[in-house]
Amino acid sequence: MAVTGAADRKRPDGAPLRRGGSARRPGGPAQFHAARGAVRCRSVPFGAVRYRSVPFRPASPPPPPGPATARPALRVRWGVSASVGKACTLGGAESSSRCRPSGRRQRRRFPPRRRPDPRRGQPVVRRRPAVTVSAALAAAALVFTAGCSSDGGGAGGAAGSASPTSEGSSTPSASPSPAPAKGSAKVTGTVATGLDTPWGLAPLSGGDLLVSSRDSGKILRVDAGSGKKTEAGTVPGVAAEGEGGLLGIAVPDDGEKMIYAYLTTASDNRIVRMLYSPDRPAGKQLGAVDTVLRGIPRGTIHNGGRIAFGPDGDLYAGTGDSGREGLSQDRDSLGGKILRMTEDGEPAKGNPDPGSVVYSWGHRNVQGLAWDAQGRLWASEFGQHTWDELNLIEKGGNYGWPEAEGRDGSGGEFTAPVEQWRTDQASPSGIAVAKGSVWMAGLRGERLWRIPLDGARPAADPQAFLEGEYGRLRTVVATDDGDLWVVTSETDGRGSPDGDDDRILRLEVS
Ligand SMILES: [Ca+2]
Repeated sequence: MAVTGAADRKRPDGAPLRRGGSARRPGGPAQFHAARGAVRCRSVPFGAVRYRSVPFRPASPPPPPGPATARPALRVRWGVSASVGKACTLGGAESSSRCRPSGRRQRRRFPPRRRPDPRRGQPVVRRRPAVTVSAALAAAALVFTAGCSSDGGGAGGAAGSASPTSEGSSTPSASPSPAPAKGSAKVTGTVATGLDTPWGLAPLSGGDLLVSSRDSGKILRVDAGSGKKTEAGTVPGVAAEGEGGLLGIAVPDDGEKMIYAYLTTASDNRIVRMLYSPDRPAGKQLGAVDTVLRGIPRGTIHNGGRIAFGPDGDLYAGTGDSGREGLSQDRDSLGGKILRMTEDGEPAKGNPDPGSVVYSWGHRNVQGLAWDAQGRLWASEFGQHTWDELNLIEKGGNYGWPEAEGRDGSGGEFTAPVEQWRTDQASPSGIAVAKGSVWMAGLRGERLWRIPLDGARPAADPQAFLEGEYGRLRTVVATDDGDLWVVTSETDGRGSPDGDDDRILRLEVS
């Protein structure tokens, strides 16, 4: 594989190295993780293919008593049933426009928020018997029989993107100067080529990158200097189908001992973590899987999948409606949401419902999450037929799906997007914040969008780069020096890969 631009792959000497999930954290680890406890994980045998639980213990000293904490905590990780969504005849919907029956949209009324009802699903109890992979695969077979087709054969298989939004309750620091109306983006090197369905990207200290493969379930480490790829291991239980598989990955700032991953299993989407031991032989560097959160609805489309640690140290996840758009307004479902949880999968302190990991709702399919320098959370979202969205995420916000798409129908009742695009021009997956702008990877749009920010508002119209040059773009992550890595997605079944696809590019931006 050709590896070029070595100088660009190296981080500046002495610069603080940031690590983390598919979306970057502004300000570096010290700022955002000082309050976090170390990830707790017992030593477990490597290679064991079973799901294992770690007893929950508070990650920090108990908060002072108050109205919120006096309330008994509810277990909110529901084992959402793996019932299958409506039949989808138009192909997948990482593209933005595929899985809704034609015809006029019916305006629906949603019932008020319900308390968890045990009849609707089984709460996930943290201490539970180990679930064998074979059992999971068997369960998967049941689900697959009824999923939507996601062959991407429909016109314009657009990919979705989601990005985490910042903690709405955080107090932003003084706003910097607005980003210039016009910027630039120049590809300065190709870090890796020949990747199979790359999805999540997590930089490590020293400049190496971890990248997940959606379809194979593998996590690879890409050497920053040589571009050499080393297989860390295969995440057990991945049931890749359509847009589902091994999706986002994130590495907390605790010494890079643990990799978090969002994956589609036979029965759900879930977030897991595994010990990472790069000194072990290639392919055997991942420890046993510990399930952090399960019960996120799965489908062949709209699986969401982006995870990232926020400036508050909590873990955020963007999910999708799995093709069942009614889930997005159902706050008992984890589908069509942005979730916020502790590193152990418990509801984060200050969530809208203290017993729930749900942070915002009314989303269709969120695959991009990123925080700006003031800690605001931004998220990208696939639209259906008309409008993809970039949203500024506020805690407890309702972003409208399926009642509203883009700014249409958002008036007053829902939070309207900050920007919107026609689905053939974006279909956004990952986002990052760098040099004062949000950068958004377009799948169907096959371009990188720059949205210059002036605080919480756009400073100018979005600007497109790389249009048609590298094909579908899946993931964008900020480097420590404010430039970007961009991951292409030509091997995802909807592209036209050439011999070098898929690639990780290094860009200089302004
Ligand atoms: Ca919306």
